Amino acid sequence: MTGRLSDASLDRIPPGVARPGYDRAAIRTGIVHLGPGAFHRAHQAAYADALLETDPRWGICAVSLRSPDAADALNPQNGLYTLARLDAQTDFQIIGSIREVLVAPREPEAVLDRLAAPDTRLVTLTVTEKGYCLDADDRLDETHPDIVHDIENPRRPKSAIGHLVEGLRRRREAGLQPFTVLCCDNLSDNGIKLAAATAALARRTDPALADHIESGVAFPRSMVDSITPATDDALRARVREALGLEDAWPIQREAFTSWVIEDVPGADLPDFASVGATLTRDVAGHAAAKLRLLNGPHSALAYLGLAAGHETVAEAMADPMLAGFVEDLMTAEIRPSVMAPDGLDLDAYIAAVIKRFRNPAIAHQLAQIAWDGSQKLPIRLLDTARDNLKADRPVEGIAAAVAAWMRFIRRRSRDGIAITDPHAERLAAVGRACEDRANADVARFVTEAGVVPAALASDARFIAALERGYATVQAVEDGRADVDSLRAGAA
Ligand code: CS2
Repeated sequence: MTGRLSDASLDRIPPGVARPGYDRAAIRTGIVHLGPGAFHRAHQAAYADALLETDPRWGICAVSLRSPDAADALNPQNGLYTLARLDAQTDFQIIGSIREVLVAPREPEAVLDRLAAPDTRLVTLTVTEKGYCLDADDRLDETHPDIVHDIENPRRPKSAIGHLVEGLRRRREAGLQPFTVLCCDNLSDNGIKLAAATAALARRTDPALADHIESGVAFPRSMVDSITPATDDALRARVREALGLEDAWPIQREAFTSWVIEDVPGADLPDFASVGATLTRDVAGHAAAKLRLLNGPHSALAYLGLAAGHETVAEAMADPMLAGFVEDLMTAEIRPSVMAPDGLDLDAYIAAVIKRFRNPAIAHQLAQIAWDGSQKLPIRLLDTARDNLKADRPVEGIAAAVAAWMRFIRRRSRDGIAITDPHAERLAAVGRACEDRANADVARFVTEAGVVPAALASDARFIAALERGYATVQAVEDGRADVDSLRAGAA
């Protein structure tokens, strides 16, 4: 091994590996990003890297709100990392858009200084659904421990939203224009929800600032898409081989990427459209299509695939019964609930998603997609069930997927395996109290897990479908039935 990836070793990288064509010393930090996980580095940071070839203003200061891991991995590499695109072809690219990674608990003032800096014009976020501290009605949860803290200590925020409020306050106090805020997480109407939550938090301590946020800060909505599995040792070894250098935290994703950003007046946005993003007024249509026709089936595959003993998305899709169930779910149950945005052919979209799921080069762990189900299921599957029931359309497949989530929680809590979810404690208690009897267990999840909304909890059709799905998934787990029986149920 001859050293580590850094500015100093860039010229030793083999010619087949793309690298920044711009002078990294000449770029400025125009973007602060909250939550520098794998998806940010696979997606927004790659768009910014392409933009820096023509516009030096859009370097990124990445801010971790909790863990020092990204900072400890990237700062010794001057922010550089390898992006591996794994598809029909594999290619590697060195991404140079991240200039520094700050760790908020370690250097709070440096983070707030960056948010208040004149060069900073855009704040992007990937803090996952749970990072917004929203309640079941998608409003700010003022009982969330971080929000309680930020109301009491607004100058020393802990939450992502608290950092937005304090950053905007400092800018206003200094007579600076506010930054634009761009949520890049899988939430429907993400910018609208984030704007409301940010103003709500500000109003608790500074009503004039809240008015300023409501009237003068742009929160465009956006839809983001690129399948990005967690980094694993196999990737580290491939990158070491390709670079001849050590990269402490390379990133892998599929070749496909999409970024649809709402075109709102007054938003101070980099020209991401010049590097492949789409600027449109109808971002909601694109977001609904993606959340319902990609993320919904993804979650269904995760819980049903795990029940059937599979480990990755591609492996689950290689199971003809599971693939058949997912295709039926997408075409028969979910597609009718989606209003196709301008120019989007939903049949072609579905076919493309299924091809992407089958990508043999991507080992996307079902257990990773299974994280945070309490946050994901309402947006990805339960909203669709609500719409289908109102329109007297079927919900059998959706119910089977939600039932598979219940069985996932039941199995993990029964076997003492940790559940990754902001409500893990409550869910584990429900799972432990289950008796492996469909009607009793479904009733317990519906009344105690805090995930199924009241309208669905009181709908006898949905409850009956959940009970059928729960019993069938249990039979699949025990080998007494195969996944096709779910499709039989869906028939
Ligand atoms: C996945 C998403 O982990 C998950 O929940 O469904 O991360 C999915 O890979 C991305 O939204 C694809 O754009």
